[in-house]
Amino acid sequence: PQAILRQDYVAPGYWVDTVEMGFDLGLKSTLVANRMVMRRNHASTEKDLVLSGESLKLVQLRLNGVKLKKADYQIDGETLRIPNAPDEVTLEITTQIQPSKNTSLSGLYASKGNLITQCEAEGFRKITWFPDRPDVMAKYTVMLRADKKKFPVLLSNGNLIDEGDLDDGRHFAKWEDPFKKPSYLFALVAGTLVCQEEKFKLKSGRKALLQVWVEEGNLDKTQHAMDSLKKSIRWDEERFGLELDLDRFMIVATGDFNMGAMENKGLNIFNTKYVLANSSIATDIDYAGIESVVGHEYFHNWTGNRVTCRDWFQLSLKEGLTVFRDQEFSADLVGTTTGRAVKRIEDVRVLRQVQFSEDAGPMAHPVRPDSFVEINNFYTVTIYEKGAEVVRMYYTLLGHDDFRKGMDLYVERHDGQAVECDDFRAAMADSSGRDLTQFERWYSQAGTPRVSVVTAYDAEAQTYDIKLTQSCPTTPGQEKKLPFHIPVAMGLLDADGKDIPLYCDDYPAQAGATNLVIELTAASQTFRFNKVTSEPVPSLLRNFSAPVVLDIDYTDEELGLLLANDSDPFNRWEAGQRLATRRLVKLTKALQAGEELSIDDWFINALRNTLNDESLDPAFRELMLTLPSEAMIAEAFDVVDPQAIHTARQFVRATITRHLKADLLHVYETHQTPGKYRPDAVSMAKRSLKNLALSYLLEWADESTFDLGYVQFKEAANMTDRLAALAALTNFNGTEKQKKKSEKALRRFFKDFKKEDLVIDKWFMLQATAHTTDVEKVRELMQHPAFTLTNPNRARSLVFNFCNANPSQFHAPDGSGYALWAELVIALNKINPQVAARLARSLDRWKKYPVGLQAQMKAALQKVSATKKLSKDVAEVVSKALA
Ligand code: B3K
Ligand code: ZN
Repeated sequence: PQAILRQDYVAPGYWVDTVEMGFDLGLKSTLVANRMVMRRNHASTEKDLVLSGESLKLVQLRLNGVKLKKADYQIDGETLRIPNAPDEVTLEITTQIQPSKNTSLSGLYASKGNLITQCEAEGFRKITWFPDRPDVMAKYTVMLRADKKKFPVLLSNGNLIDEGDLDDGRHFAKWEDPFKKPSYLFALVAGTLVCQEEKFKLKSGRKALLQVWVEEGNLDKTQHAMDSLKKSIRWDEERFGLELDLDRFMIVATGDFNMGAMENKGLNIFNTKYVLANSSIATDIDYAGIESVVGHEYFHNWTGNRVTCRDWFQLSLKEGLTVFRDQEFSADLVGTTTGRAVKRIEDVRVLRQVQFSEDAGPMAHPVRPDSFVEINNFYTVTIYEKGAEVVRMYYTLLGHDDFRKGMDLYVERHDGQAVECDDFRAAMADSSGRDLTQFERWYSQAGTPRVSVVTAYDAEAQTYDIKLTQSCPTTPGQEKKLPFHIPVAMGLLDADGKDIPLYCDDYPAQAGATNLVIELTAASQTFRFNKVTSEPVPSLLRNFSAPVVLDIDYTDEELGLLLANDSDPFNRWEAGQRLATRRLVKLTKALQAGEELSIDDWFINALRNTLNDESLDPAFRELMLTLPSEAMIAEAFDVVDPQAIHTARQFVRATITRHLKADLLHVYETHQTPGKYRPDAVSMAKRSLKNLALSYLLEWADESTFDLGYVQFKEAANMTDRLAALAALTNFNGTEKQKKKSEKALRRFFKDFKKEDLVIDKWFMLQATAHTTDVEKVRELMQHPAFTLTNPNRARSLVFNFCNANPSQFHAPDGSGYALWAELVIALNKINPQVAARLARSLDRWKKYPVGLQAQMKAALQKVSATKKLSKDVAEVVSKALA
């Protein structure tokens, strides 16, 4: 398939001023009438009137009132071209589409008898012929007509301006969106839904109607989403001075959705996973996820909708910025310093585990890519999470106030426009007076930079030199990299672990500060610190101030000092992770060499101190006590041995439990949250530490620990505790009798929640990630009546979790995991190319495995690649993996 290049951008030949759409809605067949008022863009080199369309049946085409003859236009695949069109055009197009046949969940599709749209990135072209590109912004009026019994609710973007009954039991609703928007933000929903609604007073005094629409029977699960929406609206007013611009804001939840949610103007459409919650079906993590996704979609209203992207290469302009905003939103809601650090650590964990891995693989691409085959493959952790890190670096470099000025200027300059990443950078530079020319490389160069550190202390001169050297690995299509502009937040600790005042030659204005942002811009640079009376321990990249790998040789003692004392909580955690990784790598190698395994008491004691440190937030202790994931440990190796890594990690967990059993039990007992379930930060923190303690305790197989888990499972008053206990039981390595009891618990859980799709997803997920679940077991679970590949949530719960989150089983030496993967990618390719392409990425890093596994992975990739009728989506992923 043909790649589309950023450098080939050509402005649209025609603008669209207004769009009037009429829908005659039906599941099997929907008739779409589209009337566009268009005008020539004299600045464009494109002279034809060009529209995109996919899977449409063209019923009628009229230009300025005259029906077009076959000779007046050309349809070539997915492009409709009208040459010699006049400067002013009113185009009327009628198409027929078949929602119930649309299993791709892009365009207009059916879900449990309801009709739903998803238009980003290029789904609008499956509804009507249109210049379906984000730089064409128009005002929409939408008339929906449908059977009143089957589709009592009819929603679209903006304001409801008229509704009423028609003949034959039909009715209509007319919607008008007062703001111009790109087609990817169009939405409609029709069906049987109910809503929770509320009037909400905005800062200006204006009142807005807020609605959360769900399937009947789910109104007891909407309160948290509604609360999250109100908090989001308030937060954007306060933190960024941005007010809701509509009189009505709707959220609709659907169980059939390709991703998390979608920010359609005034009519956000969500995966039920990010809306529905109450204490009996949702975990603390679900509650936090809902809050951040509701926030994310709401924040798009300004960063994405009012100011949008010129083309899809600029996707991170809205996504990176909006992720940064939702991260800050969640952090501000917790408020405390450690609460913020906990959020930061969680975000950095995802970045390192998933984005660093992407950056090191065949799909590596810059935050602003230069080419793509299928844009839907580029909704990646690089665009989103690394993009957010890039925005965070402006924040770190400019500081709170100048960053806000930059945001103000960005919105003021570009409201109503479709712009580029460079425009955001220009706003930040212009508002702060800073030179951000070199900063551009964060957008254009892929790969994770490495910063290595060499220090030198001169006792006589009382100077301390920190030499930083940066490099960036080669990525596909990018051989050589130029130095990045890297903000390194740092401090120096004395022997007691106290921050010392910093006197850096390069930053005279900040003399005496204990926390400094030094800027690495050259390939190598030395920073000199004066008045250093004894050799310090450096704390670098505080709060993870840049998305880089920091290579620094610490002794265990230095790490111990940082772990116990660093004033930057992120680096305290980081020190603990370094200590653990060092040991996990050593143990993995020992296993491979057939050597005896052992762990030093010093490390265990450091963990004991952290676990028992009552002055630390329990959520922070939970993070400190969580070992790096198997995927993280794998990154430390050139050649990955999944089973050895798994065994080494399990060995460390069991050893921790053996030594800290009494401490863990004490923590377990003292961090209970009796009474009514509350998803507030304090209770959530307690539950997370308590359940971590439980999972450790069940690493020690005896009667008492098993019973602890079993009792918690049976008596749990909320899903967080119930699921944590069930997970621990499922992984418990006990007697036959105990295994039977665990299986019974799993069956019980299914029975109790069989009507709750989101809980059944958890049931599959738990089993998919269990240590003992092998390929055969996954195949067996796929036969379960509740399993289906056509629902993305269900497919993800079992299949994706097994392929991505159970490495020691997925990478079975006989290659059976890869064979299963190939079958499923091929099956999904027919149903839903976007979801198939996501699964296809599970083999991205195949070159990192031993040759025996490599050969089998390659064969599986080739099998997929040779499949007939492969979608662009899957073809791009596998061809890049094989390149
Ligand atoms: N903008 C959407 C993602 C659309 C994905 C299209 N394949 C959700 C979000 O980032 O908020
Ligand atoms: Zn987004």
